[in-house]
Amino acid sequence: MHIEKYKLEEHNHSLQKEHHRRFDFIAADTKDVDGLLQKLIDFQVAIPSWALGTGGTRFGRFPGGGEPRNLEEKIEDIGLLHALNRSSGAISLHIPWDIPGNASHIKALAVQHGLKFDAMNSNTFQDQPGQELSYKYGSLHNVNRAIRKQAIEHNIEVIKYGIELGSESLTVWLSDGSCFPGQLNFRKAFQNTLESLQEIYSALPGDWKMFLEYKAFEPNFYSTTVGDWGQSFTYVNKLGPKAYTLVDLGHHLPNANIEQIVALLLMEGKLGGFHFNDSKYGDDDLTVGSIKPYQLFLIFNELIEGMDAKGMNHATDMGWMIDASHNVKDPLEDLLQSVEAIMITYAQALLVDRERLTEAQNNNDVVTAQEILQQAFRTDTRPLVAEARLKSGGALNPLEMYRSGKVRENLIAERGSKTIATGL
Ligand code: PSV
Ligand code: MN
Repeated sequence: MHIEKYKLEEHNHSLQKEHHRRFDFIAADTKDVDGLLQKLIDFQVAIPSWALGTGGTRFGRFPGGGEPRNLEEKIEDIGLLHALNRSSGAISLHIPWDIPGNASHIKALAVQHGLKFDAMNSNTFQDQPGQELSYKYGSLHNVNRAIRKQAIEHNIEVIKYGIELGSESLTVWLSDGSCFPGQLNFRKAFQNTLESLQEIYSALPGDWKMFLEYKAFEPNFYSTTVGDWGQSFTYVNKLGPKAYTLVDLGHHLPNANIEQIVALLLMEGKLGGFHFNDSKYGDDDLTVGSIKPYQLFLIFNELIEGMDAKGMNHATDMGWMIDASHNVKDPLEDLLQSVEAIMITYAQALLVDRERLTEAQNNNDVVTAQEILQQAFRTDTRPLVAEARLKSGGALNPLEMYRSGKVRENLIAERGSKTIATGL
């Protein structure tokens, strides 16, 4: 299945008049519209290979049909998203869910769809068929040296796959932790993890980065060995300049001030990767921006402020990825919604009047500071995002085009209604 160019043009043509009216309205009020549009065009969000099938919980899974049966079809799905929104130009692989059997073929296929390989993800949170030693009591922190070694070797193997594909980063998320008090010696668990990470770090190519993702709880419910940003930050500082913390929005305790966390990590030059999703309770993996859009805006505001302060390039100096998968939506529609929410919010954060904000902060003018942020947040940036998409060859309304183009129906016809994608 691929989107025919003439259909895309027809779609854009039918919406063009209305779009121009809306775009001209906001453009008249926007400073350096062209510069802003270019930033939107450049900004790409990686799609994880495990989000293309219907997610499930331990209570069940309800596949919607036409799910990709292999890595080639996953690349095809992301290619469809990218053709529609031009902002999903990268794929992030989880090993061993998506082993690239023939790397040069997989790489060529990705290039055909305009996709790059973003961070590689290792998996030492599940046991695989035929695996010699179990991760039941953890991987890199395990009291058993042989188990730690097996997990280290897996990570090194993931780096090797990544090198073949042209990826430049490794994300390590560990489920290691404990479920009951007394189960673990925290200090020894930390030391074992650090030593294991050091071995993986020393296998990184010179131009690679390593991201260490933290998570407060789940699947362990008493302690997690990389449980919060402070712990991740301590490890990555000890590891060296190629190691960074990765923030996943769903991995905090309730009400954590995530915007402050990203501000401080950026200040220390240690924020390297970012996983987008949304949640009401914990790591709910819901569509980006569906529950707390203002929080997302405040986070983006700090991301931009902090990146600009360090002279970082928004598009290339951070690993941006969506990390969500759930039960009830068509996964491709959901990803279109998530990318759209990210772009809308990024555009809003770009609109913040930073000079006036600094002035208000220096004068302790709390009211003006709030007004400035909310002015940007309440601006409807959808026409700016749509214009950026139009300029880069995408659809004015990706979701509408997806439905009118009967993409899911076509995928079901091609692949069948009972296919199941690998992943969680
Ligand atoms: C863990 O909850 C996580 O956020 C990590 O990034 C994993 O790689 C991913 O989800 C697996 O679904
Ligand atoms: Mn994540």
